[in-house]
Amino acid sequence: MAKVVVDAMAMQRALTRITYEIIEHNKGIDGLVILGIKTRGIYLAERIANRLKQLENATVPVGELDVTKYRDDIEHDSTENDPKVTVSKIDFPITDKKVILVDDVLYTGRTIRAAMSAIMDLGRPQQINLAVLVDRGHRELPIRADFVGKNIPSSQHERIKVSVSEIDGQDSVEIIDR
Ligand code: 3GP
Ligand code: 5GP
Ligand code: MG
Repeated sequence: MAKVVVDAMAMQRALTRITYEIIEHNKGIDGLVILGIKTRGIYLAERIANRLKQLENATVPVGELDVTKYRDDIEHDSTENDPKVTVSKIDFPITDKKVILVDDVLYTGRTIRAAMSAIMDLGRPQQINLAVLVDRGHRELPIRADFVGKNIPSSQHERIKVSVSEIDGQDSVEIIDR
């Protein structure tokens, strides 16, 4: 059974609000770079960058982060020849930049922990902020988001399905009882 908790319009508004919050928090967009965590985080990152462009009339670089090989919950040997494990695509320096990390769902926090390791291997940012579309709770690490689209307190056996029009044909967040 699926229940839509965020529809296309609500997702648009949430991303617009997050964009305003990013501008306010950073007193503008100087030195900002955006890194989306694959897969859906990348599309959300691009949308935030597009809104920043509309609002501030300046381009903020967007990169793609693949954190698979930094995770603590999979065997590293098993990722070595796995075609699903792609690489990060970040073609700009991040040292001394203000990184906005973007993901679809924040759950245990392990993905973000891995993302921070990946980032530190690439350079030394001045600051890292986290923006997520959904915070579903159940953290296992002391990690929190700076910008949240929607808090969805969930039970551990529920699944949060995030769809983005770029790959799923629609924008929505659904709670699925599995
Ligand atoms: P992704 O878009 O970040 O790659 O709804 C699709 C997304 O949700 C996919 O992520 C999919 O892997 C992820 N997903 C859905 N349910 C779960 C879950 O319970 N645990 C994890 N780790 N990922 C999930
Ligand atoms: P964490 O590492 O915080 O446990 O999980 C965050 C990552 O796992 C996100 O990138 C997200 O894709 C995925 N994830 C974990 N739980 C869910 C969920 O219920 N729904 C969705 N869509 N993604 C989830
Ligand atoms: Mg994700």
